[in-house]
Amino acid sequence: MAEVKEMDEFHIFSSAYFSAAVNRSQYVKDGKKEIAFIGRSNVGKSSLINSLCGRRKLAFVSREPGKTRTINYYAIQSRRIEEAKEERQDWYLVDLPGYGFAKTSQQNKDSWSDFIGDYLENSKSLMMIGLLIDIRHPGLPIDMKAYEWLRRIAPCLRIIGTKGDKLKRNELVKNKKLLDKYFPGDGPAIAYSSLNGDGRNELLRVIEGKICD
Ligand SMILES: Nc1nc2c(ncn2[C@@H]2O[C@H](COP(=O)(O)OP(=O)(O)OP(=O)(O)O)[C@@H](O)[C@H]2O)c(=O)[nH]1
Ligand SMILES: [Mg+2]
Repeated sequence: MAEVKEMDEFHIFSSAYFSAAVNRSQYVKDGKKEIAFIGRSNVGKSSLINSLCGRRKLAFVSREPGKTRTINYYAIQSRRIEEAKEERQDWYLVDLPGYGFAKTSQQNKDSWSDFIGDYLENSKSLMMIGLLIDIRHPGLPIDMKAYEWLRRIAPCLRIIGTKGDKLKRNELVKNKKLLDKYFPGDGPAIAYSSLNGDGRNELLRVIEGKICD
């Protein structure tokens, strides 16, 4: 079989900040498909969006947890060559606010789940949620809680173990297995590193399956 050229494979060639939503009236409803990322504050959601898009400063990254407070939409254009024909796709990556921010009050926690729950219920074009979990700490109660809730309401759920570069190879393999055990998703967990790009191709293939008809 002929080798597929890199530029023929599904890839993102354009990404731009589109809008932010703080309530239902601001959700984007133009029918374009959405892929959303969720996870504990500081787990690396914004970094993953930057890494996927090959950008350094598209989504705002911070050492301080609780940076992303709104639902942020990024307009994405991707392309691939299928049977010598070019196909292009217009869709959104959605960066959701993190949970478990230590300084957050119970009232904020309730409004967080109401807000995200409302987004999930109202997003008819949402194809998949990527739940990000720090691969160094599989099985934290707060992630378990989010997982159980999302498992019930997400259209399709994939687990992404972040900051893989911080573990040695054998620990990475072991913790990836633990992610699959504690958080069974619609397909195996993906070990990711926004720092060195590990897992990026695997995640792009999964997204391709959701975005392309
Ligand atoms: N080593 C390493 N550090 C990472 C990785 N991904 C994110 N980080 C770091 O983790 C911190 C938080 O990253 P963000 O991408 O802002 O995390 P977030 O989940 O968007 O955080 P909130 O918006 O606060 O919910 C930053 O200091 C990043 O540089 C990774 O894959 N490897
Ligand atoms: Mg963020």
